[in-house]
Amino acid sequence: MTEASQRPNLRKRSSVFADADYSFTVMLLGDSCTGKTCLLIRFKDGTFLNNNFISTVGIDYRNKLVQIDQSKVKLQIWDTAGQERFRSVTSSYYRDADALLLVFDVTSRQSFENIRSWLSQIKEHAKESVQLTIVGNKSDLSGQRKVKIEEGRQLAASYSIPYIETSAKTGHNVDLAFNDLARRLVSSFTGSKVVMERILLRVLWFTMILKIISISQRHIFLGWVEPFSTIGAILHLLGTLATILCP
Ligand SMILES: Nc1nc2c(ncn2[C@@H]2O[C@H](COP(=O)(O)OP(=O)(O)O)[C@@H](O)[C@H]2O)c(=O)[nH]1
Ligand SMILES: [Mg+2]
Repeated sequence: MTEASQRPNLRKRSSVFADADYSFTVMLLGDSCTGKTCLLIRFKDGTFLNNNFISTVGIDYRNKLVQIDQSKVKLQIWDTAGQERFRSVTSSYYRDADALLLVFDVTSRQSFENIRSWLSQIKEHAKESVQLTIVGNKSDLSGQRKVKIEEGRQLAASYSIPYIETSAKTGHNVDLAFNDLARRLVSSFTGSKVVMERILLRVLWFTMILKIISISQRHIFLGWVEPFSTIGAILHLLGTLATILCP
């Protein structure tokens, strides 16, 4: 395909994401061969990748727009580039994450037992507000199971983290895992926005009261009114700026 014929596609793709009301970064984490790359490809393209080369090197990231109630949410989902094989996932990988899907393979006891050690790395490096889901993947291989669904649920519950079982092969629960994460990200973001708005409103009220005091007292106590009116003006300016920047 020529460069020119690709251009309209690119434009279309970027305008789709320009419409997003929210944008979040999601990272996949967990032992190698648990199906992280396959989960991402299943979610993004609706197909199952049976290719060990791509699986090993990973696929940097993919963007996907999901609809959560009235909002369009852009998820930028990052895959590891196989670093987890050597336990060398860098701290910056965690730091940028708004959410993490922590994946183990239900047919690998070891990958399940390593979840605790991944969680301690997350605790050390990720944002405090990070949203987590523990994912037991390869649920289609029921005959080879080494981890019972109750064990997965119990471990996740002991850390107060949601648990879900998926199959990148059949597609079972894959959309649900990502969409539930998106929903939680939107509601935690909206929650913090409401708190910010309340603080802002209080600052605005406070500055208005200070202004009224300083104007009404100007003719009586000129000496001590001046600092109040300066503080009031600064707070008022900050309040106005904040309203403009965080509408
Ligand atoms: N049966 C089955 N195989 C899977 C599933 N997900 C991934 N695999 C296979 O598991 C292997 C490792 O998958 P990959 O996505 O590369 O794992 P990653 O190293 O965690 O990225 C590949 O051979 C996949 O075909 C699944 O849900 N079911
Ligand atoms: Mg991979």
